[in-house]
Amino acid sequence: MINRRQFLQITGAGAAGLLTGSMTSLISAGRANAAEPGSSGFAPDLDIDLKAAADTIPILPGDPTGVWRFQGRMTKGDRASLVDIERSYLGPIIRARRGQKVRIRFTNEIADQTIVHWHGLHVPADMDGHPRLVIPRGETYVYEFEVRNRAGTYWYHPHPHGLTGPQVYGGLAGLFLVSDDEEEAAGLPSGEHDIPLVLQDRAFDRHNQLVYQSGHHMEQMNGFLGDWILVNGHPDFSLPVATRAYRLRLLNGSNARIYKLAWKDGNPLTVIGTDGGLLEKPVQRPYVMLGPGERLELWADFSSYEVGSGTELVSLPFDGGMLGGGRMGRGMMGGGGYVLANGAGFPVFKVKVNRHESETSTLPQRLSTIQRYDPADAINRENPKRFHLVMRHMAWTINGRTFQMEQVASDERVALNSLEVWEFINEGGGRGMMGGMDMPHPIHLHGMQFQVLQRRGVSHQGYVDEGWKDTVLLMPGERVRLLVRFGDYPGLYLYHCHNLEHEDLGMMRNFLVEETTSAA
Ligand SMILES: [Cu+2]
Repeated sequence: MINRRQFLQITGAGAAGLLTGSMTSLISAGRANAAEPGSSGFAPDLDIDLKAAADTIPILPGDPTGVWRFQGRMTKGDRASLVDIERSYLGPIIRARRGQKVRIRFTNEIADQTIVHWHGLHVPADMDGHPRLVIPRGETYVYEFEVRNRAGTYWYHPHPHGLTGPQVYGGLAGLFLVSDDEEEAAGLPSGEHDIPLVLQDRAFDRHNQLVYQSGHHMEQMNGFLGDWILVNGHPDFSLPVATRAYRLRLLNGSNARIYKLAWKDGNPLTVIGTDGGLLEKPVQRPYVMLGPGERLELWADFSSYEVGSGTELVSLPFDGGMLGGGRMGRGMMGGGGYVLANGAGFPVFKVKVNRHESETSTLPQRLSTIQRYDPADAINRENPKRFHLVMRHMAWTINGRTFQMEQVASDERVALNSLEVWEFINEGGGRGMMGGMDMPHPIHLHGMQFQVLQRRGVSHQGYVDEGWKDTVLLMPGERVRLLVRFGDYPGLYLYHCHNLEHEDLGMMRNFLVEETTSAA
């Protein structure tokens, strides 16, 4: 199966050649987006040079793997604000405090055009990494923004139209962690006891090189699924811990894989945070469904474990709704199939208790304050904007539409600072010739954190909707209503499916935040 796919040409002509859309590399006369940094009077607390470049790194035993990698360098600010993950292709962890001003000079050194999106951050439209802002190789885009988000686990990744899937897959992703006073007051485990865990899946050829899709339409329609589960870029990941409590920050950085996360020993997950930071109080779940782009923060207390024992975080089996029927993917229409289908069960990482620590921290019952939106304040409470996630003409669409770079439909215009109800509906288009036509879709809104108002059609216990979200998973048959305030910044933003192959195929649209004096 794997030999039907093509190698990801990391050092060659780039990812564009792999895609069916025949998007070509734009190595043309460039343009700079901004005047000389500093000329605007922006005085950054953190000043970072960030580049995307080809590199090689050992992942599996044997040959090193060609990857693309974000590499960063602090030019101003606390050195602890930029932290490399050891021996990983992942980009450096950027750590900022709420209220800090950040400048990031991003230089593209890969063959294809690209741009960086700060997933979950509330930034001005021209700082958000919209695909219209792509830069070719050799160019630099200067980001300048103030960190206005609450403390939380955010991340960054490329966002060029049609190429996000292969670029993220090639290694371009990193965490952006925000801290603030409220989080500090909660007294959660910190330092080495606050552990980020990025979950991704990859496929390798015999020479340890990454393989991506063949460009076959059915593979794109399902989204890429690898048979190796990597944590922070490492296979067979094992987390050494002491007999104490930890804060575990999980990011699903996979292109298309959904995780149904649970402890192998049957203990419930204690959830303390979601996409937009800490919950008001901890909640327990038997398992949590984590779609691509979503984050989950866990309180994990190993104080009752014996040194030498351990546990495992696993992904439980579920109906992953893959096209072509078969859970093992054998029935796919010539597309190759997957060794590890979406919905297959597998271990994610092992926890090994290797030392005793007498520290006993207790789980805070109060984590943060979340100001609830009042649905009565929404300008369209009785008339939600409805977005149907449907397949049309063998393409995934939102209300039958696919992405057009600058296009905005009338129901995609919103007034600055207004609160709206948006409803996403994943009830599919019935049954087609390929069997089930329904698939999960993780929906992401750029620039805004939102609240989940209501869900319908949900037949599992795997969602954590108590906190702020920027990405919301819809399994087949489900619908969700969101309360979104389009605050502070006018301009063009995106909403899209975060299955990156769906996104690259056009399951993405603009929304326009308009300044208007008549806003309610
Ligand atoms: Cu999708």
